[in-house]
Amino acid sequence: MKHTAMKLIAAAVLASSLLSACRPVQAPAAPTEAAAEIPVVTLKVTETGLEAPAEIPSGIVAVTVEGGDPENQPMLARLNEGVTVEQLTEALASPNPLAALALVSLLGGSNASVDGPVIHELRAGDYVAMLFADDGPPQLLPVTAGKPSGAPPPAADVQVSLVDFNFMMPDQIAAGRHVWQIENTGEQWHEMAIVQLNEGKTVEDLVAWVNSSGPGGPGEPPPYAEGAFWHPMGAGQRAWVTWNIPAGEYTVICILPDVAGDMRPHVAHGMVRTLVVK
Ligand SMILES: [Cu+2]
Repeated sequence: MKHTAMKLIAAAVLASSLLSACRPVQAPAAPTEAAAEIPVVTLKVTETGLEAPAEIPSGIVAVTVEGGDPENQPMLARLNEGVTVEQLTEALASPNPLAALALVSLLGGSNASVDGPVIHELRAGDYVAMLFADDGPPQLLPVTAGKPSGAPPPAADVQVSLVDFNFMMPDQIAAGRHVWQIENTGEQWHEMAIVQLNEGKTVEDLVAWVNSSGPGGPGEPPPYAEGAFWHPMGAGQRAWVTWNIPAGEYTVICILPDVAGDMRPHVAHGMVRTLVVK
């Protein structure tokens, strides 16, 4: 299949956005003072396509998105050492679905209804801004992270470590607005969907729905309501997001394929747990 690699990444991104589109988190509040000191990098989608600054600071940086389809937002990824945008473009068009993923480290990110900007810790070096299309190749723009911003990391009150294959995080948090620190201390990519399973539905129902009907596909509506969603994030990345998740009992799950192993979704290796918000 010609665009398998692109489809794999696009599917992951689409799954993210559709999982997150199901129910927005509560309305955004004003950004915190700490966030205001942090430089903001804006990825813009206009009628002519994606626009991104060629030079950005490294270190603690906020990344925001303006315009475009809320269900298909542009994203920033780090190019692995020595990899060029041209190589990534070729890999995305190659028949090997893992070729493109092996060249980049995804930074994670949140849905458009996030409460405040998403903040990343960017190592200096080469990045790429990407906007995927339903048909045709994605638009890729080179971005270089240079001098450190000097901004301090945000103070987080919920800490999550994504590991192979689990979520190291609290079992329970208070309802309301929290700054979450999310880092991938594992060796492969992870995501974090925080969902409320519908009455009588199980994690197996969720996985079956993703595999059959799937996000965006025809057929059954999802067997869950969305609480929050963290997009696929590569090993070694760290970021902060402000979420205001309503009280309830949630299932936290990662359904990305085990690309270094058997290609089964991470949930099949145990990457699922319960979170109580009260
Ligand atoms: Cu995972």
